Amino acid sequence: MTNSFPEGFAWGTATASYQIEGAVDEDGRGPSIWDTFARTPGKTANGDTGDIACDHYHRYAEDVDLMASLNFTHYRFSIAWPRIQPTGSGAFNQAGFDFYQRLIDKLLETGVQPWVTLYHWDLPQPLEDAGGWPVRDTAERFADYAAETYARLNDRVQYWTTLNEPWCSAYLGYGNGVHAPGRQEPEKTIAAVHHLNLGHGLAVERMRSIRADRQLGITHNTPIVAPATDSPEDKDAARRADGFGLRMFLDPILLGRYPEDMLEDLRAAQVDLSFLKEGDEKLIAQPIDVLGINYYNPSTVRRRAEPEPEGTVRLYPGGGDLEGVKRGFPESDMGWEIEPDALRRLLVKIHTNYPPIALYVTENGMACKDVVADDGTVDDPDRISYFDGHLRSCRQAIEEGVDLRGYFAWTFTDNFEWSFAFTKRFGLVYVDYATQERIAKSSAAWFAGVAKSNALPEAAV
Ligand code: PNW
Repeated sequence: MTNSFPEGFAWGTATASYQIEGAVDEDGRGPSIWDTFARTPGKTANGDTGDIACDHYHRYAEDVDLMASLNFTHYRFSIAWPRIQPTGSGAFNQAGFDFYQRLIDKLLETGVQPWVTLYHWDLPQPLEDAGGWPVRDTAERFADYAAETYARLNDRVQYWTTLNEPWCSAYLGYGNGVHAPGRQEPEKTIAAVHHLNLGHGLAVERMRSIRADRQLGITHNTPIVAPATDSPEDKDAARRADGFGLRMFLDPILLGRYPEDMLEDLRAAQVDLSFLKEGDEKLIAQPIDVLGINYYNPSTVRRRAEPEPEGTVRLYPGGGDLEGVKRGFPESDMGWEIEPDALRRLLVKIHTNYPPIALYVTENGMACKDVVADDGTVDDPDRISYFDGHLRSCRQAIEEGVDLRGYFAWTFTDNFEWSFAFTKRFGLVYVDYATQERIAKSSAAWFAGVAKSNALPEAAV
């Protein structure tokens, strides 16, 4: 097997607005659910917020120069809705558009293709106050914001994804509450899933009518689930975890209908499904051009026979008996298991089970305990071997027929890792938060070589 990737393969890094930008009160930006959540005591590590983060809002030009010097061809970033539309509805904020225009200009000048994510979790706070994703109006508001942003920026941006990881928005935001807005109402999560799917569909419909020839799609963190044992109970647990995580999102978008087994389970669990309206599935199933997959770790589940431990907060409605187990693989600093071959299996599974679609790995990466050595360098061999293993897995998937067009490393610089704040480092570039100094890690140099040659080194790392 060759170590080369197909010609034109996209090599990028990915980021998200709230994780890097800072400048939360500048140029008319409104508050988002992540400002509120991070400022609530006890929600983030050390009580830290994204108020400053990597100060990318002011340092974007030098960040892009560094990115270009590492041979990346593409850059996936998200637009902060509350910069564009400070209250989530009504008036748009010109200064918000101006920032992203400057960023896009800088990228194009340095030869890096911009890839926009319209929503990476920073919902304008007033929309949450009106009910958030569990209410239908949020989907309509998202489509308005998406259409206006696309109308203003489509001239220079070819790649557009609506939502990043709606699984996280729905289940971590409204189920176990570890992400903003921090609500613990698992019975509302399916309404959130549906309105996220609907918001995606409404947005794509509007965007397509403004200009049809751009690459439009969505990014999902679909799990690749295996049962802990061959018992019927564990196999059924795996079916349900796959249903909540993968099929509740990919089926309506790519097949035009929700999975019947899941709807049956939900009705049996007394979940009110009255938010599903006639015609919604059709709206959600707008044709798309690209599907982004974010992958970090494999998922193994069992059905817990004994009752849940006291005080457990559920992720899924009726899912109190689903339990993740570990298989004994090495783990990252997040405690996430590392199994590169699971990425190949996930890509092949999507390729096999759904109609043809161009796939991109829109995130993949590893948190490590990085330290600056006395000579000022940061050596991260574990991260290099993580990337090497997962990229070999991508090569193998392409060999097996998967239409994989690109790969984005998560992430460019260390940044605000949500509830873990600044305690976890995922970057190719180290950030000293006291000085905002950037130090390219050894993985950045390794990646620059891969991107330049469009190939992996002969021998696995
Ligand atoms: C993704 N989980 O988040 C996001 O798209 C990034 O913003 C984030 O920094 C990155 O992965 C690393 O965490 C996730 O609990 C957060 O399963 C949590 C989970 C999955 C993805």
